[in-house]
Amino acid sequence: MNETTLVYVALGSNLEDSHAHLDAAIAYLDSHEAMHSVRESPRYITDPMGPQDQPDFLNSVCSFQTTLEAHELLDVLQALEIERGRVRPTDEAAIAALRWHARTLDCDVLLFGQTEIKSERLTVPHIGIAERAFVLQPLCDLSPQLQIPGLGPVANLLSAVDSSGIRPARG
Ligand code: A4P
Ligand code: MG
Repeated sequence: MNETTLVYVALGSNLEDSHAHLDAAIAYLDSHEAMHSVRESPRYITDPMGPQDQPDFLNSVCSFQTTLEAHELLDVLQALEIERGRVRPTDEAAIAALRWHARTLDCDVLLFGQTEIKSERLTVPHIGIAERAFVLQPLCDLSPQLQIPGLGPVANLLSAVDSSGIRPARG
């Protein structure tokens, strides 16, 4: 068998039926031939970071083993976002206008094993990981002992952020 890497991916949605979008993302990852052992954290309803004129988000984190390389994984996740109806503009003005705005599904690579990556398309660990309670809480739920490369234990990062804007999702 090919070597696998344990990866962590943040899921977020604040348009349409967000639980259905996250369910579909998990089902897709579970059925993908290059991924196995998919686990999802509890889900949280979270105040929007960035523009406030948008609905609350539904956030969770999932982990899985994959035989893909990091950029291949990003390709798969971006195709999944599009499949769930995410609008991904290509011109720079539209990209800037939509930044941090409402979306059907956002899949961000948080960690790719213990590898640090800085390329044009990919920064890993994810650039916002240390500031976001809506990422750190579900990450800590999944793997309380996790070490974030360059940043230290996930539990320490979580205790340093304001978690007042996140609430467990029902059901
Ligand atoms: N990219 C670089 N590194 C990564 C990575 N580790 N994972 C590049 C995924 N993508 C990465 O992302 C823009 C580009 O980042 C990609 O083309 C990829 O090559 P995007 O998903 O197209 O755009 P975006 O998500 O709108 O932009 P950005 O700046 O990544 O936004 P974030 O950080 O994803 O934030 N509030 C709450 N409560 N919950 C949320 O989930 N999410 C956002 C979006 C804003 N507010 C939120 C939430
Ligand atoms: Mg994103």
